[in-house]
Amino acid sequence: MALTKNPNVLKWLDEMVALTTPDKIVWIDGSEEQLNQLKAEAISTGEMEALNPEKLPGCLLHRTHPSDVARVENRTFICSRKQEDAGPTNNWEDPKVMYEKLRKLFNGVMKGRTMYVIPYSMGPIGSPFSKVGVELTDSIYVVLNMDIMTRMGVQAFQHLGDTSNDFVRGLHSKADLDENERYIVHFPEDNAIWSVNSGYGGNVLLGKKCFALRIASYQGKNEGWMAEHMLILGIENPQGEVKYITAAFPSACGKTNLAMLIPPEIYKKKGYKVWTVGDDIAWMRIGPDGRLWAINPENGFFGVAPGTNEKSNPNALATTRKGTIFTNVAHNLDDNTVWWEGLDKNPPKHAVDWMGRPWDGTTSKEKGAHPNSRFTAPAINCPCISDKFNDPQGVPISAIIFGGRRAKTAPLVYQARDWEHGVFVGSIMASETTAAAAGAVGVVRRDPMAMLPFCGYHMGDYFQHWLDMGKKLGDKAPKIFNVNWFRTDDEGHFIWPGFGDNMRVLMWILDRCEGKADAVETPIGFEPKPEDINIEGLDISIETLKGLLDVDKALWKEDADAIEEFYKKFGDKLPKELKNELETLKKNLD
Ligand code: OXD
Ligand code: MN
Repeated sequence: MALTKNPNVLKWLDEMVALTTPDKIVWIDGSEEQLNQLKAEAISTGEMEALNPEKLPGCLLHRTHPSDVARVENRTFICSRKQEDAGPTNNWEDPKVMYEKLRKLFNGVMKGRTMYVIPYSMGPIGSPFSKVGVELTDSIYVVLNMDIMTRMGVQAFQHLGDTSNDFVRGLHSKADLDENERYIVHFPEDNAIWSVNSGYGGNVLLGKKCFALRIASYQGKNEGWMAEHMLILGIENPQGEVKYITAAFPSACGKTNLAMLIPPEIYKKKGYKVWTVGDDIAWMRIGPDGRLWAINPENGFFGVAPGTNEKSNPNALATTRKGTIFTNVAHNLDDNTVWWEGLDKNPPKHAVDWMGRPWDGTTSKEKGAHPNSRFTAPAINCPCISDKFNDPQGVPISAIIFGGRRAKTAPLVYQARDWEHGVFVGSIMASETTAAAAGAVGVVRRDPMAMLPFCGYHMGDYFQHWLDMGKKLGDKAPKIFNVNWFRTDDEGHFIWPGFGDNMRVLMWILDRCEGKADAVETPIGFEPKPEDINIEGLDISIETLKGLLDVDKALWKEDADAIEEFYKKFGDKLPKELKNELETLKKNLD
């Protein structure tokens, strides 16, 4: 029975059913009972495997096709009516042409299958930030993941109401997983996402990257808010006051680790605490007080498993110990649990690898888990989840941090001179590519605000939107910083310890926001005095810290040339403010 009377939903559903011709339609109400039935069905068909009920209660294991293990940026499209609205950094096709192509692929694709109708809310139900999506899919795996990652079920339809047309229409089919016909397509002007021939999370959990970043960034530009690829965390001081920061890093730079940071002993002793609001996406609006407020639109974490361990991220590990779906990790047959590279030093002897082949972790040279294997874990499991996680008003943001993986150029931390300069700092972000996206690993690429793969419109317009938001925020705007945890010495070793010790840098950042810390002006912005970063208890000297803060003018001059080249892409749409900032940088370096 239909779960909504909303005629906009029903009419669209009729069209999609006529196109895909499923044998059966199941409305997902989000009830425990229905979810249990679906889990049982997925287990009975072998789509999922139930894991050890004592050690990993309620956890499931799934493997995707070996050719379907990451987001596919070369098959991801933004189909705005005008090509220039998609911009030079997105794949584009005329929507008419693309719909026609996709209609052929979706034609009768669900014959013999069940269509699941998933209503979901991105953001807490009832929050002014929140938005509703409906995903139609032929995959139980998608339903079960969406249950963890979003507020899924009948409440989402209640939030939408009986007449609103403001919902994102998502259509997904695994089809036959043909990688040559795989498409992840966004139609921002139609509020629509069509995804076909993939079963991998980032391509098929349409609430996440597709809606909460690509479609939402476009909505945010039109409606005056921001959808950003950012974690949100709170730092509580011994007096119990909490200050919030957001941070943008390209994929796999340790966003989840930073979001769930464990304070070093020196801060713990004094009573400091860190609270996680989100690890991947922030939706931000100007609040009634004129400040910038953020929510995490998601309800769970879709984290990279390899490298997650008791030391790197105990909170993430704890989060995955119940009600979690593991994808493409190794299956330990001895006790029916999971394993991945970097979990511990005891790989299982009797195991199955991520491709489903028998695997002996004690002798095999091959990896047991895919480097981009994932956990989908409920946020409420997280030991350090913020008490504001479900707050419909979100949290007020004091600082925005950009960062990337740069071996030599960027110092440990610097502060932008003002908002405009901060937008420049975000626009020149760069990092080495990682396993989260298909393609070469280890190549340096520019990734403005970590949004290059996720901006649903022209990036020149996106920069302008940032500048416009800054004008509206005025002196209530968060302060903007850049960090780089990844400086290396001449042997290629990381100099900064990273992980929990990153809090030492965050503390300088918060002190700056409150006017409590000094800074020195450099050609690229404000830097801490080395003695203002607390290194008590660290095996690092003040000299090393000086090195970490060093600005190598020759390298920066090279970088400025590379930025100039990169900026050419945006043509007339590059805001003049950013051109001016680049000129200022060059002058400062001379
Ligand atoms: C992710 C990403 O979060 O690739 O999966 O950014
Ligand atoms: Mn991400």
